[in-house]
Amino acid sequence: MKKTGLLTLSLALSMTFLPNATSASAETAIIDSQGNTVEIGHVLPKAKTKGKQTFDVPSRVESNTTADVLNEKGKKIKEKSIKKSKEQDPSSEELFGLFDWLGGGGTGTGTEEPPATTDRTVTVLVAVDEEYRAAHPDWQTLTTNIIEKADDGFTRDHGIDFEIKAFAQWDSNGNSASEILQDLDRDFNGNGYDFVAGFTRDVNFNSGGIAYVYPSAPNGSAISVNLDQGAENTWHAAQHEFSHNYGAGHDAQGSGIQCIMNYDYSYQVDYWDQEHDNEIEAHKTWFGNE
Ligand SMILES: [Ca+2]
Ligand SMILES: [Ca+2]
Ligand SMILES: [Ca+2]
Ligand SMILES: [Zn+2]
Repeated sequence: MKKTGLLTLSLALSMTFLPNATSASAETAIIDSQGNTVEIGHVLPKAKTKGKQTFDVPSRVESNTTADVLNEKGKKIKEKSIKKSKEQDPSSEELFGLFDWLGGGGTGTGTEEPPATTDRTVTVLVAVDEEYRAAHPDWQTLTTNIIEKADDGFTRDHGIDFEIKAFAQWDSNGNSASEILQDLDRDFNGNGYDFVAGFTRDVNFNSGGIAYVYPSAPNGSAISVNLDQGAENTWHAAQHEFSHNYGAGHDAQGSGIQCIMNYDYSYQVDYWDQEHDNEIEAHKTWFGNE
């Protein structure tokens, strides 16, 4: 009798909660290691095309920084300095401008994009897993180029400069992208960085990228993980996942809306539609300093 009663009750409960469970199934809400209620963004599909595998030229670094290199336990083992790109020097921009004006242009250097003004700096801990490090002995340089390319849209459109302050040797564990994201959260959150960006080649990471989506400024660091899909696809994924950290959701696929938050364009464009531009602008103060 008791068994029947329980069965009836559990059936009634599942009937009651089924509609909710169905509508909420796209996003899963959890509590992260710092007590934030977060949604785990839909898993970004892997790119359909291979894209450029390497960087032909180093990405634009907006400012000089020194990053700590940390072992799996978070202990500092050395430092790496990252130099600001020379093209960012205002005097050389002026020289290029003059050169173009004199009719000597044609190299195409530095003329497409005006120098961006930055009024916000955010800090990043880059966590690179054992599989990624084994595949890329130059993992610090590679992930620097990825982060520094991923932040160019943020700098250009929102005045936000991402600065790498640490490289961590991460031991990734989990049976899915979602579990691996939570593993990174447990391993490296709470160390004072605005963002913790993971890079993985773990075979269980069944996504192009994944991130926590915050409803408000989070306690601790904002967490994301990107799959190694070569230089070009991975920096697009990183920009998409950082946007989730700022609270941005997705545009409807098939809508034709050109935005990095639309899966149809995630690996093709480096800008946002008006709605997501407004959202990032409204949430800009969640991270970093002026
Ligand atoms: Ca950059
Ligand atoms: Ca930067
Ligand atoms: Ca692993
Ligand atoms: Zn997404």
